[in-house]
Amino acid sequence: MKKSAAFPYPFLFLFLLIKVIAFRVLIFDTKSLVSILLIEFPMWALLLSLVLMAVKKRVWLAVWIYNFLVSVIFFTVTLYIRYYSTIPSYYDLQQTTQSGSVGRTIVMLSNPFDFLFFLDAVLVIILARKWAAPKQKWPLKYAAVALALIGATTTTYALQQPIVDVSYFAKENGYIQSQVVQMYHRSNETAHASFAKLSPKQLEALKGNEYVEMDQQKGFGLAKDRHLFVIQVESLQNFVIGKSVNGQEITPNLNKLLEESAYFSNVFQQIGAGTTSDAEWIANTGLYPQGMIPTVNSLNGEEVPSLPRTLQTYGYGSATYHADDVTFWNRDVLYPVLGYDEVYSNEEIPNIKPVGFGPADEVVFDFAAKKLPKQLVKYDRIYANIVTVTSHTPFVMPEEMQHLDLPAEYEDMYIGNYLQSVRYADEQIGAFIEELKDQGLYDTSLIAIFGDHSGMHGSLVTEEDQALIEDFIGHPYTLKDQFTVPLLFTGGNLFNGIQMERLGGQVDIMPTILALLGIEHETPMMGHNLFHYEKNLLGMRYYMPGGSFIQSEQIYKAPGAKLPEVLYDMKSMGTRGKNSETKKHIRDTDTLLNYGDLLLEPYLKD
Ligand code: GP9
Ligand code: MN
Repeated sequence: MKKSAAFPYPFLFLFLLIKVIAFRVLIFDTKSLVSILLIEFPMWALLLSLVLMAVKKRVWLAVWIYNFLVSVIFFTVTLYIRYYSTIPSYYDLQQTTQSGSVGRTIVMLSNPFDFLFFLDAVLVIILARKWAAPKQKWPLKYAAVALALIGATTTTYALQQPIVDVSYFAKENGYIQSQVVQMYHRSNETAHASFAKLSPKQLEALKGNEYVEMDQQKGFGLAKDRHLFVIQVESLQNFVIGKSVNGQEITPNLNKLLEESAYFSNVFQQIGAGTTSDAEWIANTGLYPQGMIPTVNSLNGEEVPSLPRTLQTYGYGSATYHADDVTFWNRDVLYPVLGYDEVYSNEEIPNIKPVGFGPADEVVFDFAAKKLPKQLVKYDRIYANIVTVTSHTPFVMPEEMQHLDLPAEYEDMYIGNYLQSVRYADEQIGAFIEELKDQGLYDTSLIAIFGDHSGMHGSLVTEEDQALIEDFIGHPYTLKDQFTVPLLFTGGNLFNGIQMERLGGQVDIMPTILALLGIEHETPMMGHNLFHYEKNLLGMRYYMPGGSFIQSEQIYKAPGAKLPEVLYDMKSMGTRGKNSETKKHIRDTDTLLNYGDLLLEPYLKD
């Protein structure tokens, strides 16, 4: 086919502009032309002009590759934000191969219109058949210089701004600029030098409490010398506890156990991008996770003062059990950093009854139960950390594991599957508690059970699911319902059914366990003993825009990619206006998160 004249390349910029507009509107819900034309578009256009200037042969191919890469970025960011409610950064790419949540549900997350991002890649193929490649003409150089100047100005301005929330930052300063600024901060070693150390007294003051020495605190030593079992339950949210559907309890075993537990019903998840592994990190260090990056991806291998290590000095032997490949979430790095004596993963746990990631929870609990007698011979006391995984998104289990008789409208719904899998997890926990009783360990153990993070979130929750959840809980599904996970402490003759509604976070799990065991930890932790302290302040990142906080009376959602800031009343979850307390909490949260980063720093790669 004879090709006509060279394609007028300004049209290539026009196609790119349309794509950038679609991206901004979809991601940030903003139609502001100023930010599109002055902030977002010039950077992408600069890259295109550089491609056009640099490539002399096979120009159409170069244009196609550039367009295709931009389409891949826009498409990925769109899916990512739909699930995580935040934009991904360049370093999140490391995680896409391990994040079951994204990798496995990508098909469910995309909507046919998202593929329109690839329209120009098709268009370029069609144009290339008819037209000769666009030729570089003199205005291109001048356009590139102008674009470079605009780009340099907006990037320099962005570098002066603090990144409180990365999505909001990208909305205000441009996506490419947000990546450049993050690269700059990550390579700048002195970035954290200004973070202040806090004394235990100052830390409690930020939360609104008066500091009390550990051994003077309520609950100290209540479970002294007991064995410790920590059961981290996949996707277990608080809203299922005590609830029934069709006359059947969702968590009959946990509900029964509550009669002899201390139950904290207002504990918030604090995980970041590392989800389950972040929960393991938080619960075993009392430290914050990194937030925007899975903590496990950044560990430098340095041994952290952890729950297993501190317990070791008191004669405890520790073991962790999780039925997935140990390299998933870099647990092969995480576990030595935490210092477990024994690690059991899918290599040791028999692969029977596989569901999702590996053998079903009953196999893991059974495996752990069989290990106990030997460990009791080997160590004075034992600490077993059991991480369940069967109740994982998308919560689909074989028919014979579904024991709830759900109303027809729950059939094949996300929430229906969720309730079935939570019920399954509950049954396995119940069976394990019985096993501990049979082995005579229940009366000499402290058992902590908590959920790692929400299961009902993101775009997999359809409007019908949402309506069913609201019907199930009897009120609108709020942030509080989404982010609260049950936390209970139990064991023979320890508690007789107390429920505490005070605010807690996952960082409080380890300090509370140690307080009950009457053991002091040598190094600072971010959390505190929940039996003693009434007030709390938790800094949030990742699942809420950076700068958001959860405080005993108020929940603040900082401005993010699409939505403006919102303040909620903790009790009613109604929206409310900011007061002077809010402003103080915003400042204190910044101090708290910076302190969290400072404590984390020795364990992270540069
Ligand atoms: C994978 C399992 C699930 O090993 O722990 O992880 P999640 O996707 O919930 O982070
Ligand atoms: Mn999880």
